[in-house]
Amino acid sequence: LKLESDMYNGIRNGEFSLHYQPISDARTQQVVGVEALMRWQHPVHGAVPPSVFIPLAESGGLINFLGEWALRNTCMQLAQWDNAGIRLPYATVNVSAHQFRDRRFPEVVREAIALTGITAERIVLEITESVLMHDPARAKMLLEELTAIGIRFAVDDFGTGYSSLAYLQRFPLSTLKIDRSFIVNLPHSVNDQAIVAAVVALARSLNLELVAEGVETPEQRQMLASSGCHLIQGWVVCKALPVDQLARKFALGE
Ligand code: G
Ligand code: G
Ligand code: MN
Ligand code: NA
Repeated sequence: LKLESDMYNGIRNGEFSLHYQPISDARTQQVVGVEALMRWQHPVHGAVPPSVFIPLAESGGLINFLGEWALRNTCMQLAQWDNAGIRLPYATVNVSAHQFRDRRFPEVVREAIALTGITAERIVLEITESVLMHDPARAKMLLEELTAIGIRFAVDDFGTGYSSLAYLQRFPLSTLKIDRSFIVNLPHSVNDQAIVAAVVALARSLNLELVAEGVETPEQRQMLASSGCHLIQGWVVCKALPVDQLARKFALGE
């Protein structure tokens, strides 16, 4: 496929960038963190969505390189915000199945932290349930190794995969991110209200931070806040934005 070879060149030519989407307090709407989301501006095809190029990168072996680039850039961005007097507590970075399986992965994370001088607590790595459950024993060791230096872990798309309560409590996790499929039909769906209430109770009992993804309306935001889901992410706050637009929108640094 042409796109795949274009990706190699695109990385070198600066066609890739990271956008950041705020994670906010559901009540006060204060920004507590951001999720880094990769973007590719192709010189001919224009914006290629990550749903297209991430799978290509996974199958073509480029994902480790791309993932390392995303992690380093996010760490650098946090350091840059620090230097500009902008206080952003943490950033989350998505980790794909291939990256997580790569033997060099822990070293890649340590290097990104060391290179930029930020504290490891400010990086939250997002992994899916299926990545955790693929080889739970190995996943547990890896999470423990990186948790020991301060890195935190979030379960992305929570509720769409299979993970038992027994396993969840064995992993050192900091955050659950409720998949947006459980949010989209709020506030009307009684079923989804029940699911959200159950996940809130689960997160409480496991002492995990909880983020609702794909929150699009003020009604959803209010329902989540009153259900005890304290953090939200989604278009009701804003979509993922390039750094300069994010700074303007939130008047960061003023
Ligand atoms: O904005 P959205 O279209 O950004 O992202 C679509 C999908 O691409 C999501 O599932 C998201 O997790 C994934 N994605 C975005 N950026 C990255 C990244 O840096 N690494 C990985 N592995 N996945 C990413
Ligand atoms: O798989 P992951 O959760 O990392 O993917 C995040 C994806 O969700 C990105 O593609 C991002 O652009 C998208 N997204 C963020 N906020 C919203 C929202 O409010 N509604 C919808 N439909 N998608 C969203
Ligand atoms: Mn994510
Ligand atoms: Na998700």
